[in-house]
Amino acid sequence: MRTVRLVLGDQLTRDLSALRGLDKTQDVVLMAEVREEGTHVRHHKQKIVLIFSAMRHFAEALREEGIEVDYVRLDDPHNTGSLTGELERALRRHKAKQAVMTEPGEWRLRAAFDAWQKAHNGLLEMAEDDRFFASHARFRKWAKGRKSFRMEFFYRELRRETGFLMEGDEPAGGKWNYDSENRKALPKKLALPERLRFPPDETTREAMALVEREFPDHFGTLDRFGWPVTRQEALRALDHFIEEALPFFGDYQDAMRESEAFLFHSLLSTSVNIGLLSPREVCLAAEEAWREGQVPLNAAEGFIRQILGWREYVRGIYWLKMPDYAETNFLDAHEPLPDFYWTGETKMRCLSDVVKQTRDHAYSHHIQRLMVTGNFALLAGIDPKEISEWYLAVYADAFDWVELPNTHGMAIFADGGLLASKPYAASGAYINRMSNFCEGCPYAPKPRAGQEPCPLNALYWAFLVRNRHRLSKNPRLAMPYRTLEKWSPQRRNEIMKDAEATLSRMRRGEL
Ligand code: FAD
Ligand code: DLZ
Repeated sequence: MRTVRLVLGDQLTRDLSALRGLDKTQDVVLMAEVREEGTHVRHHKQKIVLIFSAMRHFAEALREEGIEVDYVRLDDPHNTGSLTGELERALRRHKAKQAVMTEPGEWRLRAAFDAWQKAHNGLLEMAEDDRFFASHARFRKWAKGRKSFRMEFFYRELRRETGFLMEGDEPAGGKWNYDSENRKALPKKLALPERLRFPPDETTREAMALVEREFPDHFGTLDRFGWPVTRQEALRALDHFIEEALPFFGDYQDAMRESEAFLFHSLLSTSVNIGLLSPREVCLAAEEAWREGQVPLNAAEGFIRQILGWREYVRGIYWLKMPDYAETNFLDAHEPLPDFYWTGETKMRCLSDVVKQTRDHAYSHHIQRLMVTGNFALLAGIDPKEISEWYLAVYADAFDWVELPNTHGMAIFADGGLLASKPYAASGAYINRMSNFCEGCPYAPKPRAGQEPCPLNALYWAFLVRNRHRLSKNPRLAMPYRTLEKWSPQRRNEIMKDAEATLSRMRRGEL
């Protein structure tokens, strides 16, 4: 019987569960560019180009194998604008009585297809997305009965199960985690590697023109688009990373430098998230480089921990806790997102630089997301829904299942500590230690005569005071709360006033 096999924009993997058992003589693969997916949040222009170009290339590769592909373009006059609408239309067009898809990665789409499925009497088979190391059932089994869910313990189980960086039953080198060796500040003279960027080919250029025409007021620029859009390009990007950047990845994972978006990071999240690379092959490549003596253990372990540990773990948390997780607001934060998250127009050098990199590349690395834009949102009490929507919109690698736990759990502590053992709150001293942003900034991280103090300082202490009833019992915050106890009420009042003045300036766009 003829089957319509729906492939979504982040499912561009030849071995996808929805493509298994495909009968070239009967079946048709459906792929659809739809307005709803580009606009439910106003995605960065580069993200839409990436998805459309990679979808078009993938469709072409399937056709070259002799597979029939029904590809609906965004500007098709009959396009319904939604994925369920396109599935319905395709079933009629192909006179098919059954459809197969791999489960969507986002709750929103999963709910839409479940509702569609109900209304159509089980016409659609939903196959598991087995491109992850841990299935939903595997994560639920691990989580069952636990009071807290720490990534580290889940990661160790997956290390044992997969055998990555294991020597018998023991972790390679005797330690599970080399995090403490991942926090070096970047030496001023250390040269950064050239990063492999892929100049847009004709397909990408067509997608760029379409996006400029159809999504003109979306955030971001296209001039520096350089993401891999095919599996071949993604494989080249992986090789290049392993050779040029992985050796230093461990040491400088937490470092930041002004005007440098990439440092030693892999830039592989877009390729892994949309299916051009598998997480397993990426981890295997890092392990092999270590076994061959090309990279130190803290680099290979640090990198594999991000993929095998964090990536799997946040997906597990997402599917365990949705839909309620999206509603969490433990710190009762309600401040609207300041405009400078879109314009970059703030005197705070760190924020301005990271927002501008985000605009130009649809990318900033993890510590910038966590400790610059995330830390400010945490300290200023930005509404979780507003900041989460921002993260989902502005990064080329952003998908709800990975963005939401990182934002609500790691960056702004909206989940009250389900994911992180303490809020990642930091004053200007942290930014100064880990970057050179403060050098050209009009605000001083250490108070100096004639210079305005860094706004993060007052915001940091006011955050602790404001949330004392929620956070002061957290053992990992014992030290700053002890410091606060030593302050006179007058000093505390002054800090609260400074923080309120800072927030007022932020609301007026004067920060
Ligand atoms: P590298 O630093 O080279 O890391 C290697 C790989 O590990 C990444 O490609 C990614 O697949 C994985 N990884 C690393 N950290 C994480 C993490 N915390 N969670 C899940 N996977 C991780 N990542 C996304 O893929 N999509 C998102 O929407 C996203 N939103 C984020 C929002 C916030 C507030 C924060 C703090 C982090 C977010 N991350 C997200 C995680 C991380 O910042 C990105 O994966 C990383 O910056 C991508 O760049 P890279 O490929 O150069 O990563
Ligand atoms: C992000 C995105 C965009 C912009 N456009 C499409 C699209 O037109 N067609 C499609 O199949 N997928 C698109 N995607 C990805 C989905 O919005 C969604 O994020 C993933 O499929 C995860 O569920």
